[in-house]
Amino acid sequence: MAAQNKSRARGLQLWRNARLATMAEGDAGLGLVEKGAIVARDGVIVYAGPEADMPSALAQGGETTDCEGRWITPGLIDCHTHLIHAGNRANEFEMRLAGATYEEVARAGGGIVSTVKATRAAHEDELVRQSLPRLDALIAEGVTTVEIKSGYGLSHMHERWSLRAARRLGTMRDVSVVTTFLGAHTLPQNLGDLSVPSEPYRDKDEYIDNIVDNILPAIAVEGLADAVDGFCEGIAFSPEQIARVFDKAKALGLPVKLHADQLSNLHGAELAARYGALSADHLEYTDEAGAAAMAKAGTVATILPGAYYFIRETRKPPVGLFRQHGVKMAVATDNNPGTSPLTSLLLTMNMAATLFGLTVEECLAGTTREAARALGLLGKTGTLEAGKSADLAIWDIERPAELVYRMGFNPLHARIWRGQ
Ligand code: DI6
Ligand code: FE
Repeated sequence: MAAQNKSRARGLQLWRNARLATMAEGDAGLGLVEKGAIVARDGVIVYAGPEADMPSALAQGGETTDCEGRWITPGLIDCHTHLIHAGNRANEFEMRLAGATYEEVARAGGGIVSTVKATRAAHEDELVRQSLPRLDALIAEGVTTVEIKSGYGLSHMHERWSLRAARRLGTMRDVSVVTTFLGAHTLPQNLGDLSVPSEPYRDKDEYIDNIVDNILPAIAVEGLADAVDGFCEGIAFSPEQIARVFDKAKALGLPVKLHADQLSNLHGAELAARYGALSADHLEYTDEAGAAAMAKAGTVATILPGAYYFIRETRKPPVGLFRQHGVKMAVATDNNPGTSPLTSLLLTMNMAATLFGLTVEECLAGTTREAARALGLLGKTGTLEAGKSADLAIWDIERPAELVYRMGFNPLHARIWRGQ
C-alpha cells in the first residue's frame, strides 16, 4: 500500500504543547491528555502522552512543533467510499425533486447503470482526474486513510481500471488508500456495451459465476484489492449469491465486508458475521440476532448516515442493540453518486449524532479507532499510541465536541500523514 515515492526521511519529530484525544482503547472516553506531546521516529509514534512524562532522550535533536494548545486527534479514516466513479447524478436528483419515482428515473436511463456507463466511458486516467477532487475534499478535513471500492465497472477490465485508479490516487497524495473489490454491486445490464464478451448475462447467477471463476481471481492475482465487498439486497444479490463470492474471497485469502440490511432485512448482518467479515455496513433493517452475531464475530457496524439522509430513509440502524451487544461502530461517508454524494467526514459525524443519536465519543471513535478496525488496520493507525503511524489531525477547536457539532465548517489546522 505504501507508495515508495512518497516516503521521505523524517527522523525524530516532536509535537508539544498540545491537547490530545488519543482514542486509545484502554483510555477512558476520548483519552484526553491536557498538556500533551507526541514524538515520532521515521513516521511512527514512539510516545504519546503527558509532556511532563516524556522520556527526556526523546525531547532532544528532533524537529519540534509548538501546537500552542491546539487539539490533536488521530488522522480521520473514511472506511467506506465509492469515490472512484465518473459523472454524477444531479439530473436524477432534480427529477426526484420534481416528483419522479425511482422507476421513472431508471427508465429515463438513470440509476446505478448510468454511472456504470459513464465509468466505462471514462478510462483509467479520466477516473483519476474526476475522482481526485473528492479525495482532496476528504483530505482537507484531516482524513489520512480512505477506503475506495470498485463496483461501477462490473467487468474485469473496468473493475481493474477503477482499482488501479484508486491505487494511483494513493500515490498522488499523502494518504493511505485501501481498496475493495465490489464486483457484486449490481447486475451489469442494459448497458449496450459490446466490448464485454460475457455480456449480457442470462441472470444474476451467471454474472456471479463470472465473478467467482474469472474476475475476482484475476483481480486478486494482480493484488488490486485489499478486501471484497458485496451488495446483499433484493435489488442486488441474494445471501446465497453473496456467500459464493465470499467463499472465493476466503479461498484467495481476502477479507470480506458487506452492504447489509440497507433497504430490507435479508439477514445480511448474520451472513457477514458467519464469514468473519471486517464490517457490515448500513444495517438500517438489522435485527437483534444480526447484532448478536456481529458482536460474537467481532464484525464492526459501519454506520452511513449520508445514504439514510439522501434517500430519505425512515428506518434507523439499531444503535441501541449495537451498544447492548458490544458491537463496535464505525462512521463513514459512503461517498457515491446515487445515494450519498457526500465528501465531508465532519458533516457525516454531525449526521450520525443528530439522526442516529451517536455520542460525540462514538462519532470520533467511529472515524478513527473503529474505522481502522473496520479496515483491519487497527495495529497501524486510528489511535495516538506508540507503535502506530504518525497520522495526526491538529485542530483549531476548544473542545472535541466541536468536530461533531458544526455543519459545513472546517477547523483543521494541520494534517500529518506518516509524520509528514
Ligand atoms: N448501496 C448504496 O446505497 C449504493 N450502493 C450500494 O451498495 C448505491 C449506488 C448508486 O446508486 O450508485
Ligand atoms: Fe456503499
